[in-house]
Amino acid sequence: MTTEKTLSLRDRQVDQATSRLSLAYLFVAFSAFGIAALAGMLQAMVRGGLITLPGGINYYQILTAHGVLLGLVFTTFFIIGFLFSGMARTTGGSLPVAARSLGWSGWSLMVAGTLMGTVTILQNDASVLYTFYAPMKASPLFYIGMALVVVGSWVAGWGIFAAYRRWRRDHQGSTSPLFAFMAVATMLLWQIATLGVAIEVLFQLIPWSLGWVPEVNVLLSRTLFWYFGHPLVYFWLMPAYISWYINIPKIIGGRIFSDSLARLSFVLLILFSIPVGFHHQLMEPGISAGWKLVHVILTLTVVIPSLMTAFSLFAVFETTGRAKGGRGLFGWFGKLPWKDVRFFAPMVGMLMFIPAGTGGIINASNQLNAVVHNTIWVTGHFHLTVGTSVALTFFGIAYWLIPALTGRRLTSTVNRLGILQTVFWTVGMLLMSGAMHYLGLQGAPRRTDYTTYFDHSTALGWMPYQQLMGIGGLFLFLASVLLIGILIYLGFFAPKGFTEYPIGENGDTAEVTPRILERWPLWIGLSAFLIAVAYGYPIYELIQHAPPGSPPIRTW
Ligand code: HAS
Repeated sequence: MTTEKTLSLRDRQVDQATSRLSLAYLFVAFSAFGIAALAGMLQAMVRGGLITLPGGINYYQILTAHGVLLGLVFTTFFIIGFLFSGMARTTGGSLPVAARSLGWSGWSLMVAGTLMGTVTILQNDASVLYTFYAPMKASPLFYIGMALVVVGSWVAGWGIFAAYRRWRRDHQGSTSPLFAFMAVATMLLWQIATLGVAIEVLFQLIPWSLGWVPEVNVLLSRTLFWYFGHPLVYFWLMPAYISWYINIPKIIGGRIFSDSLARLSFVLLILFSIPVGFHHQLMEPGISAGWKLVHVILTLTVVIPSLMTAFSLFAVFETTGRAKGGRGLFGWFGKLPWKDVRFFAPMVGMLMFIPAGTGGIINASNQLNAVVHNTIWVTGHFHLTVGTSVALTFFGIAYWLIPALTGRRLTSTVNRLGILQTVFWTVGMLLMSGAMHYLGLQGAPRRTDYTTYFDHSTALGWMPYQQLMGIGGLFLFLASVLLIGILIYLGFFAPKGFTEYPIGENGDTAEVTPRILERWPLWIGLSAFLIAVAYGYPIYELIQHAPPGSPPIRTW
């Protein structure tokens, strides 16, 4: 294929201006990923007792850098970059000028916030971990930086909404493209969810860290954090689901199973992923058992859209495999394109999501939570969910998205290296997360530096597994180096040419999508109602019967 022809094809996918915007987001995402991966490897080796850190760097400092740069920066930048590109791809190839301007404004605010946060962590002024629990106090600049990241992401979200509004205006009476619908749902969830952490940071932590108020209501601050913290995990997951629902069917040569089911699952995620935050606080005193039960019931409800997603994906895989000649009960399985990294990486992510999600259901049960809460089991849980299922899907997306945006080709050598990278990542996660799950059940706490507790026999028994965690961390670091190398090659050096931006289509027999699914005011209203029911009275109580607040504490 000639370069001219490939470029014109490419231009029809996503225009240059949007490509630049998306690439700017992806650039920051993977820069943060690189630093965080190094921090992750160091902390896994330290906790495993395999190395000690040089003087001047403390364990909690690198743990904070790792959590903030991966959990808050890598994910948010990647997600927004991906959503902008997909919006353009599915709404005519370009974004309206207003959407792009909002996109760039959001990017600038988020970069400024990230730099402020990172500098304070590097200065050892903010070793408060990614949950920044009060009463540990960071430098005010850390909180201001995080606030800027959130505000920037709101502005970028308005850009997504602007692109969607233009499409609706130009196509009155039509159902929006599935990608656009899901991008709007994801950013809507984000806008509602971040209100909690914004209130916490603006009205509690910043004034307190500046010394304007002497004390902080600790339980209220944690409650506001988890109001945000649980939907945060769905904000990570929904773009992965977008890719599973929309990109994967095209990559494997199949069709979307059901447009309506996909949309309904996203509506359910908006409704049920926010009023559930108490499942992170089941062991905290100060919140009554009855309200915890309400949140647990809603938590089990939010599992349903994930089960719908699983059902839908199985259907796509089986029907596609059978259409390709797969016979018998499992013959279709072998017909899937296992040698294509665009499928292989997210597919491994999906397979790992089965035990990962099961672990989540274990966490959500009150009695079992008493066993695992604050143990390293929870760290194992989130390394399987976000660190494996979501991360592998994001890597799989990056392998085709970056060359599609830069007008380059995903070559067969890079494809093979990508598969190797996926294998390294998976082995690393299985070792590390497996050891974490096991150690958690033995009672090993999370969020701790290496210690043998004065050579206590129980703690000494943990050591071989902690070493396994360190070895897993080493595999993950190698996979990260390989990933960054591949992405730099795809962005700057791969041969010019065409890489498809895969967007699946509905099957021929697809039913008409019910219009109600696109009635956003209805879903926003219902979401507000559920939030008011689940949080209104408990938060009133937390304020009304607040124990004495806490002065700031610096634990490092
Ligand atoms: Fe979680 C703690 C409960 C899902 C992330 N979770 C965390 C923390 C993080 C996190 C970061 O109830 C730690 C926060 C901290 O620092 O303290 N979690 C759940 C539940 C679910 C769940 C019920 N979590 C996630 C996801 C995350 C994530 C997703 C990130 C992306 N989690 C908890 C609880 C805690 C918690 C408690 C607090 C613990 C404590 O005490 O501190 C559910 O949403 C999971 C539902 C998922 C499924 C799996 C469906 C499977 C699918 C794949 C199908 C595969 C196919 C491939 C089709 C039921 C969709 C097969 C193909 C073939 C061909 C074979």
